[in-house]
Amino acid sequence: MLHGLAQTPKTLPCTYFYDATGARLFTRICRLPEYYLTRSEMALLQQHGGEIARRVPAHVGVVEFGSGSSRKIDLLLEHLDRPAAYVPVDVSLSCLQSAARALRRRYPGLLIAPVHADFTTHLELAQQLPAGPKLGFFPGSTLGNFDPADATALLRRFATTLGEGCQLIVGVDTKKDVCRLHAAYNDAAGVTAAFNLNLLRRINRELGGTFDLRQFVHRAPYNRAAGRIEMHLISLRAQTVRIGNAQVTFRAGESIHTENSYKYSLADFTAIASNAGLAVRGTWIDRQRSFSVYLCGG
Ligand code: AVJ
Repeated sequence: MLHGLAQTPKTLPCTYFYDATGARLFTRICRLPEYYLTRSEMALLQQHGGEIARRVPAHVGVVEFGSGSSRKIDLLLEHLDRPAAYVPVDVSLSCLQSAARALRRRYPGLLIAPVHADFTTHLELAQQLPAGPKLGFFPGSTLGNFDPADATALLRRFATTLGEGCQLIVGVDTKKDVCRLHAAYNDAAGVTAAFNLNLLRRINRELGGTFDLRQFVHRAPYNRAAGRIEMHLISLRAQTVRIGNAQVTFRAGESIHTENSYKYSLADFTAIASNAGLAVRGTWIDRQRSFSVYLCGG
């Protein structure tokens, strides 16, 4: 986790946001008035879930990559024709367990086979998935955390994991008015700032760090050239922080780059999918062009 703090510029991996506190803060982010992403995607799935599901064969095995609290899968499951299994994959065990419990109650006949794993690592799903057609589900603009080369490799890997003839539903945030993007990552209530700073709290707690959270501030500018929101933690002064036996020195104003959140035009996404060997077979975008959902196939 910490090798990025020894690099220039300093980085921390965004997967580490999601300890129990981070997962709770992320749930609050999803409900913020400025954070349109979750609401827009849910509305798209609510509106078009039936149409999307009609393009998917019966008895499909569904794998959700980075399932979190599994709040979106309902909008597909209720329309799919006798799905064979639902396999949520996530790094948060607490999220997986409570999601599995709720879904088993709601769909008593459906095989729910959670996998506690980082979806960026190699996944063996043969154990959890019955034979038959496969559908990947990758909502929430999680793909936005990866730069274009990594995003391409990731989609390609998903297709390989799911196998020949699979389909993949991907939800990604769109390029839009910079003020709206900026507000979504710099909310008035400061929840995103708390989510970002929680990384330092986590290092303090789990790795014996001495970060003073008052000496760092949250910044989330839009990098127009790269087409991404960047999350940073900025050191307010020159300071040295201990982490266990190691030491990290900061200049005043120095940043830890904690996350990228890429935004995709239709052309951007189509290019990534095509480089991954996938064709875009369906596109759903709301009227305000806030968010997009794609159905891809091999
Ligand atoms: C979960 C990666 C989609 O990039 O919008 C929210 C995470 N970071 N606010 C995003 C996040 C700051 C989120 N993703």
